[in-house]
Amino acid sequence: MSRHDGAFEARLGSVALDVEKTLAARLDAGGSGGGKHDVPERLGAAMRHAVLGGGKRLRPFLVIETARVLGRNDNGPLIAGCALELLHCYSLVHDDLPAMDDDDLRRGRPTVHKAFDEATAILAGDALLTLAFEVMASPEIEPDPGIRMELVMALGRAAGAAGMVGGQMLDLAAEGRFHRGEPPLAEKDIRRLQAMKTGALLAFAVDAGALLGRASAGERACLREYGEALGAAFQVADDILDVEATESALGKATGKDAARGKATLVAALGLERAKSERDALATRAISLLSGFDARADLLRDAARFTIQRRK
Ligand code: GRG
Repeated sequence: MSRHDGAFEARLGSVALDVEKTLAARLDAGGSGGGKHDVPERLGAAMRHAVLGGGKRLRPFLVIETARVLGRNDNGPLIAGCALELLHCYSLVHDDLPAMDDDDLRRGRPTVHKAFDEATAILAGDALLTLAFEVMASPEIEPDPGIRMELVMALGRAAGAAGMVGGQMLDLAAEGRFHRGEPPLAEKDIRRLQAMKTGALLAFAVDAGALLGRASAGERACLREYGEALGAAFQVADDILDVEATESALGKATGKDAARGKATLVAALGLERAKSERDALATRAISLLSGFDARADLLRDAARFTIQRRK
């Protein structure tokens, strides 16, 4: 299924370097650099800990590559991808908190509340979330203010109560956090939860690239569906990695989903059917790109990578 020329890994690695450099400069300048007051030192250090030195940077990759397929090659999609990565990093910081998933390890390093403290981790997450919107609204992404507005609104929708945050709420509820003896979720409800918690941001990444690349309505609809299928495949792959990967390969604790009674497709379908489902979703994502020529090969590779990844 996979191409073996290493083009995808090379491109993902090069995007990761660009993202790291851009975000480091942004965070060293105290956010977007437009503020009147300095960022308190401990808060800035916690934000840098959360954002720099790790992560696959798949979401920025998807923004940049989708825009590139449509002929856009300037720096705007990179900055938009960085804004999205800031928001993703906030979600990881808050997800790791004791009140949420209570994790000590993330990207192979101590989580922010372990390296600092809980209050600082909450505030660092808040600051990354707000910075994400500040960066996403910046003119260097896109001269047309209408498109910038659309990006900001779509990001809010993907990340908010009917998107990632809502998905996290459903995830905690399914664990029985709010009512003891919660019955297991039906498969369709698990899919909905996952589309919100994980899929919404990945689908947004592709949609942002489509918007920045001035996709036609038809192209945008196909890309949107590709992003949704990719997001679903990504989450099933994540559920499978929680069962099969080692902590050192993954850079975070494993085996936690079953221990906590999380609503996953592995729990609902069993490991083998979950693997078939993961592969079928990636195949579907690739088939949705049939209207695009070889310029979309890296997006096709991204679907393969999503299901073959080891971390
Ligand atoms: C706390 C509001 C709030 C939301 C949390 C991000 C999230 C929602 C939960 C994280 C739990 C989790 C492991 C979800 C599975 C999918 C996911 C987002 C994995 C992490 O993303 P990767 O693999 O991470 O892209 P890197 O480190 O490569 O950026």
